[in-house]
Amino acid sequence: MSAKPVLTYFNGRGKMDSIRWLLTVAEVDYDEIFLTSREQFVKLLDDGSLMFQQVPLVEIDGMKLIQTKAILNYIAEKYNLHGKDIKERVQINMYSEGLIDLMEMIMILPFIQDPKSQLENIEKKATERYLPVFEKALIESVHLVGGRLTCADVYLFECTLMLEEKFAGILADFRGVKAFQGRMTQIPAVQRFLQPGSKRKPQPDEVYKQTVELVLARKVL
Ligand SMILES: N[C@@H](CCC(=O)N[C@@H](CS)C(=O)NCC(=O)O)C(=O)O
Repeated sequence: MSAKPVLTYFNGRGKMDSIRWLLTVAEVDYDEIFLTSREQFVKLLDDGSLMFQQVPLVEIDGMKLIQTKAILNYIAEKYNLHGKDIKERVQINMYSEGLIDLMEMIMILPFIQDPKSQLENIEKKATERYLPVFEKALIESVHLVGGRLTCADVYLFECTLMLEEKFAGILADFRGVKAFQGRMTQIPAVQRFLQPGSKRKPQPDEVYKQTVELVLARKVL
């Protein structure tokens, strides 16, 4: 088995992207297998790699891991990005779950019928429900939990980039979050990942959408 984690997913962001970001911040290099055909997916189903017949799949430390949050939590634990005790961890998990909810709303946009009205809904929720929470936390500390970098910071950073792609200037009223984003971009591994030519994926396009539907042999939504 490869010494590096092997990530099996589509050649796009989707549910794998937080995993890529977390590995990046943990400075763990990885290999990727991109699903482009139905046959590849069926082979994974047939050989029993996908416990619930779904990707992301991450091969790491001799295990085949599925379920995004389980994978994220394993990586966060392993690389000391999941708090020092259960009280920190539950805070981290609460922030993380909120961020994952928000990111999933953006993630499914390419697959829904009326993305425009959903975009308005996302912007409203981001500015009224989610960003104020992080603004408040970051007024008191440079990190969300425990005064040091955790996976919640990584998801918040990823989420701010996703939001700005859709709603330029959305952070204007959230100076604490914007300053946090600036600090995160100073991390050398983050800087490298943000450079053209890195393993970072672009925003989903029509090719990505059609590939997902081809591989899964169905409309996603
Ligand atoms: N709860 C799972 C959901 C995974 C999921 O929905 N994966 C999609 C691709 S992004 C999939 O494989 N769908 C195939 C199916 O559900 O049949 C996770 O977070 O990993």
